[in-house]
Amino acid sequence: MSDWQRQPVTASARPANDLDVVVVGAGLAGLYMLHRLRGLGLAARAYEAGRGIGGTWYWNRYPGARCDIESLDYSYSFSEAVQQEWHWTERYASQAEILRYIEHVADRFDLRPDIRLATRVIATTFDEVAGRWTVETDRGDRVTAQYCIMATGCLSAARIPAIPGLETFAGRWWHTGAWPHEGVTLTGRRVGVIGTGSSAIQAIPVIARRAAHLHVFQRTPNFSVPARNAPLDPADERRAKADYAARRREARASRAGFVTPATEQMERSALAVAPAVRRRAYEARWERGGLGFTSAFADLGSDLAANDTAAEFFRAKIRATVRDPLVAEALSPRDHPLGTKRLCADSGYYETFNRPNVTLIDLRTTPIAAITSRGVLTSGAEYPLDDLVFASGFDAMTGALRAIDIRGRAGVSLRERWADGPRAYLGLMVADFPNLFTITGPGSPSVLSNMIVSIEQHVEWIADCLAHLRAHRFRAIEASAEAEAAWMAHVEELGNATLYPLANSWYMGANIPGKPRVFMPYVGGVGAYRQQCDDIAARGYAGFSLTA
Ligand code: NA7
Repeated sequence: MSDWQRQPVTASARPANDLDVVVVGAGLAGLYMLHRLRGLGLAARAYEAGRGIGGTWYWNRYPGARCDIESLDYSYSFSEAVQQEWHWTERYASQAEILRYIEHVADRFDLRPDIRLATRVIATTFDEVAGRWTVETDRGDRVTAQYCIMATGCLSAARIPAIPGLETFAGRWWHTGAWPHEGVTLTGRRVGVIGTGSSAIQAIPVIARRAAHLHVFQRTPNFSVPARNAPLDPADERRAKADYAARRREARASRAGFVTPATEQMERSALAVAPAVRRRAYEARWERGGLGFTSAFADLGSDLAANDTAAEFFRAKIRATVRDPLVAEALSPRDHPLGTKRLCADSGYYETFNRPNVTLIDLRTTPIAAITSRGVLTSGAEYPLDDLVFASGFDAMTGALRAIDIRGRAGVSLRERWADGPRAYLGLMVADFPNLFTITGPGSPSVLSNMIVSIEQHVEWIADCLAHLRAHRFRAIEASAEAEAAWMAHVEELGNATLYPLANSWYMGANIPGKPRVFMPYVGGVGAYRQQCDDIAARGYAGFSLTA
């Protein structure tokens, strides 16, 4: 029995290098985990690579960065006081406001003393004899803990594509996910943006207003819906706060972790209604703005013909917005169904291409050959640039975990275990890695949902699990290989019943050369997923082995 099973202790009462729990990461997941561990009386410490807390919202400071989920939903629900007192200024919160919120929560719950900033965990190794994890950092720390909780984020391993010649570029360059904290002045500069995913689609309209000229290098056009961001409507805020618990309950039981107003058609097939009805439904969603568009009909995610009615609606909107028909066509997605790459939410994205200082370069017709000292060289021309922005995405879901040398039983490495794609039971634990949890890991809804809803669910499930282990005097919990295999088969089966596998998306690992093509998240919805996690816990953690 470890000390903490006998009596609650505080971090300061324990030897500095002998902890109950190490949490890796101090973003939204790591911070709430730390808070819950404190509540259990455990000696816990979080290590955070950034010089500040906040994870995604610490790193992604590019112009225009904001959340694509409404602020009333993209916020912690665990504290009624915080959710009542905090005032969001906009329908969609900016990066700066979300970071202020995260810092407020960390201070309010006094989390900072147990966080080591600017310290990257590089390895964690399970000692089978001691039943403990040894965690090593890039600062030379070496601590042991009974439990190791990875709160490393799903979109935290920024990726710069291997384009030859970057080292020769004489201008400045950055990745959107590692933006300089001092900020950068783009006024009057010749700027290039590589990529047209969510980050680029947020950044491009803002950069275009500042730059002398903006070149957008697009490989794959994306679907984007107007966000319709605005100051938060005081009536909406009052309504939400009058019964926040109900709003949160609905979100937790929903598919995506947020709820859009129900409509008559949303349970029907897009093909079962007359074209005029369909159009009205799409127009209403377009006018409302935001990611709720894809729930206009029940089968947009599963039926290609139904999906194409929505895709064509988007293409018509692009044609109606972008004056140059060739540019409009180049911006029109045709190689993947709507929503199979994460739908983007923008503020004036398509309109930006009507500006005289913005040029779209279609890399499908003229691919990038190299980066030169002057700028970007495609098969068609060289584009001289002062600044180059890589909005080129992340090694999603597994990148941050694989960056750490994680070794379980008999020295087995997670990297090798996942060589053919990630495998995990419920996206929470991996067989042969006892007492190691992954918050929003592959095989859980995570990136398909309002992340904070999924984060809270995992944190609470893990905290309850640790309390259960303590109450029943277990020392270890581990996913069984059979349960893991069955869960992954279930994840795959659900994924294959959707249109997701048709896209070369980061959900599929397709944006990383050599990464196995596997649909990584669980697509059954956060409500159904939560139910399964709760049932499994109620059945004495079925599929896990608990050892005394
Ligand atoms: P994404 O969505 O992965 O977008 C990355 C973009 O960069 C995408 O348009 C890529 O084109 C493009 N890309 C990547 N590599 C290259 C190369 N070598 N050449 C040209 N273009 C390239 O990342 P984001 O940061 O925008 O968004 C990530 C998530 O954050 C988002 O879904 C939200 O959940 C929040 P491709 O499509 O691969 O052809």
